[in-house]
Amino acid sequence: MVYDLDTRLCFLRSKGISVGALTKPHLPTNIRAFTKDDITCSDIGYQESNWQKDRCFKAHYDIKTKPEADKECAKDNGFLVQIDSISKHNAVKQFIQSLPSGNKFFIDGSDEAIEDDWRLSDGNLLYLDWKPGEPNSCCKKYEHCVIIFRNGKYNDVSCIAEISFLCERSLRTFDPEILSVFWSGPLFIKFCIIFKF
Ligand SMILES: [Ca+2]
Repeated sequence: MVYDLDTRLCFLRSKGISVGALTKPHLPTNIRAFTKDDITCSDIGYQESNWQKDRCFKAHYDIKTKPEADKECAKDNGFLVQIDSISKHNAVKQFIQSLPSGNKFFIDGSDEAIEDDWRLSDGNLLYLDWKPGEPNSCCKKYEHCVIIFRNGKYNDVSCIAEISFLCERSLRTFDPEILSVFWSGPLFIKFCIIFKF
């Protein structure tokens, strides 16, 4: 299936497309193909992370609870930004400060299992950089989630507070058995095809 930029329709090609064929310039000039090896963050609506080449960040300015934010990130194979080192922390801080707006965002991390034991959802330790006076487990100790401010400092907050959030994803999240092909034009991206070999 191919996305045609002129008709804005996906259409079937019964043959003539294979992994090798994608690198050959026989596709129509108004169609561009990406494989999982040459796709960039901007091709999928994310921004470069300045962290690792295959890591992408995305700021969501709409406000969600932490569980809702988790689901929103998962919609495109992402997850809330996971900060497990000072270098990652610096990259996230730099990313936030490059944004046109937004002062606080949910990131991954919780001490819901054990109070004051801040863990990422993969079980690793959250790299900590609390704002002075935090974490304060305010309000009957129900602050088990964490947000990051524009200056990189954290605050523990309720998981059902509604706050903007930062998603992260890898460009390598595709199943190695599956080649995803993205057909892109100057103004929009359309996913038309997934080949399974
Ligand atoms: Ca707090």
